[in-house]
Amino acid sequence: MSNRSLPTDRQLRWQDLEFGMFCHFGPNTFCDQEWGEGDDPPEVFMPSDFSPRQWVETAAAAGMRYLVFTAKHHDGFCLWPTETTDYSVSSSPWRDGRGDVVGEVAAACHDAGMTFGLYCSPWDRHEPCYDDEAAYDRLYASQWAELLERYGPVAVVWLDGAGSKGHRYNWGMIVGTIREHAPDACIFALGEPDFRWVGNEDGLAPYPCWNVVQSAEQSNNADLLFESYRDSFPHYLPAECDARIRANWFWHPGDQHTLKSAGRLVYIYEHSVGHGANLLLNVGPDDRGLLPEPDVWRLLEMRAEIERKWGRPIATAEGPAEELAVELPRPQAINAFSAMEALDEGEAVREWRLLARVHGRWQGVSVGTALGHRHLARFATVVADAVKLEVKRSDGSHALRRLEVFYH
Ligand code: FUL
Repeated sequence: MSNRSLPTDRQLRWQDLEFGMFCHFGPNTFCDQEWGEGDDPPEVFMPSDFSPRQWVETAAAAGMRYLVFTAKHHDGFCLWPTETTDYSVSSSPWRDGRGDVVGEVAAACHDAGMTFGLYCSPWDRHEPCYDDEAAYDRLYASQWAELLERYGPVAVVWLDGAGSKGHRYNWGMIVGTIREHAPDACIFALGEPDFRWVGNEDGLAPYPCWNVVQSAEQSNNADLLFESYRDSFPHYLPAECDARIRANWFWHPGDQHTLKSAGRLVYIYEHSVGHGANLLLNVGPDDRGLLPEPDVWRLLEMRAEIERKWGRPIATAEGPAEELAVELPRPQAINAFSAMEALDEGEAVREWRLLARVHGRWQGVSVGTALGHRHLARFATVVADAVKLEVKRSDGSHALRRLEVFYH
């Protein structure tokens, strides 16, 4: 028996999502800023053509399987009609104070079968009781209770560490509230996380990017963990890469020139999803409340290129199995593969190699350490009629989930 750290069902479900859209939207969108100080008047929030269905359609067309929305950013402005503060959409003239941004984003996701997640910033630059830790904990937990009760199912709870250094939160209470209202939600980074921050905002995971980590250093601020949780390492804690399609999280009128190229976005995908992490790519809705057309086109270009490279395998082998092999219908050129480890019993593979049969002889074409949730890699072109993936070293027994072979 190995004493491996095991994933929970909700972690496995979250890992299968692989690729999601992050949407930062709020007063900052209308003020050409990233970090509002919490004093922008609610009147600034006035989208002319708010339509989250367009966001969700775009996300689905781009191959994304989840969407995480900023219900409250650091400025403290709540995009739902909350009872916890009057600094919210209810005080804005938008829809005569009867609008509910979070409600419409949630409905658009639920109707389209898009997994839905929420970001609600712990750091709050508006809330007068923020420095009274016990009072703020109660208010913050109530905000999560409202969000999770009204807009569920919520599969991701995104807890951002920015701005909170030195502030103590009662994570036991806050996480208790979140788990009570959304037991299937995966929590990001703080309190008692289910998945961790990869450590940069460039969308790039290192290789190997192990699922089991020895400490929470890769969480964006280790002080912000629940006391008892700190003793639970090594721990199964997969990584998420968050990245921006433009230079900023929120939409700005003057940053269209920073839109990343499709080539760069595919590179990011291959170095996040392709290293076994999830990718949460931010696209900021503009002051109309729509994703800007150039960003939409760019996502579709990205998707087309990912499909071209990784969407049409020449051959596939399905596990679970200790070793996976494919026979090709005839000798043909191959130069890339996708492999997945079955992680239900934890991460076991420590070293693997890929072999191709060329003129009747097996030859090594690629080697590595982690396979994890997914490993995408290229190798020098060979003309082969069979391929097999072998595990050379593992922690106890292991199982491979899928092998796909490509030429591109
Ligand atoms: C950071 C924040 O400060 C940014 O504004 C953004 O929300 C990003 C996802 O996380 O920590």
